[in-house]
Amino acid sequence: MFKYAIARTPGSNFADGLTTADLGVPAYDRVLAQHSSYCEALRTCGLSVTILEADPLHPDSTFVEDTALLTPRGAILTRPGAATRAGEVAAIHPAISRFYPSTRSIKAPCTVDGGDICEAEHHFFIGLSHRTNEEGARQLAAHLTDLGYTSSTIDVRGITTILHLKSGLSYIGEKTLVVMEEMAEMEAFHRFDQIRVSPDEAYAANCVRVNQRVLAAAGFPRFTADLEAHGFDPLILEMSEFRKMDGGLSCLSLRF
Ligand code: CIR
Repeated sequence: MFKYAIARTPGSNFADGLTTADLGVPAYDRVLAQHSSYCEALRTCGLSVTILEADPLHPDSTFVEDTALLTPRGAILTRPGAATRAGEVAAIHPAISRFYPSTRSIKAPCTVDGGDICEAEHHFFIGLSHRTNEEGARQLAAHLTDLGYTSSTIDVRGITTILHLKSGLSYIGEKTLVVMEEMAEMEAFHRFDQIRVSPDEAYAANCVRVNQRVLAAAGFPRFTADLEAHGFDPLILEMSEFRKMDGGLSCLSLRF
């Protein structure tokens, strides 16, 4: 069960962040409204949500998931792979310290984005991506071993449509993975039940189990129906403005 979440209000320069999506410029009023609904959804799931002030120095800083991995056994500060996001870790550290007085961290030349870390019970899949390098995956794996977890790497560098591992993969409990077509046959995922997301709904593969609910993006009716058919209880959220900046549901919060 999660008790807490940390989120950060998007800044007025949110649209200056990194993106590869060709979906237009996000409208700031809608960004704020969608972010506020997202935080409300976390509260609906029973979480106490700390919402940090906007950080104008870092336009991508609302994507807090990329800055840390928070587990029941300890916190690991990451080292994001994009140069413009490097300062986000120091900026969020004080908020994390309130819950985790001591933290581990990823050190140069390693890079790790939290969006590349998918926890499935006590095992962590670590995505090798254009943000998380091999040294970073190794250093993260060593921290996880120290904390008593297992891990393995999944190379997603060849899947050009996704930014991070979790853009195409989510673990939603009950031994179930939500997985985009390109990853569905990977051997690492054979031991799980799978809900496969079709290519035209691929964005929906980034969803988040939060206690009894699964937060899922609006606009993907087949996936929503599949979730329900498998006995999950979706909570649907409009994500259009975050999608324009390559952001998914999971990246808007740290949950612990
Ligand atoms: C970036 O390119 O870093 C941001 N615009 C989006 C980060 C999304 N993070 C995530 O999916 N974990």
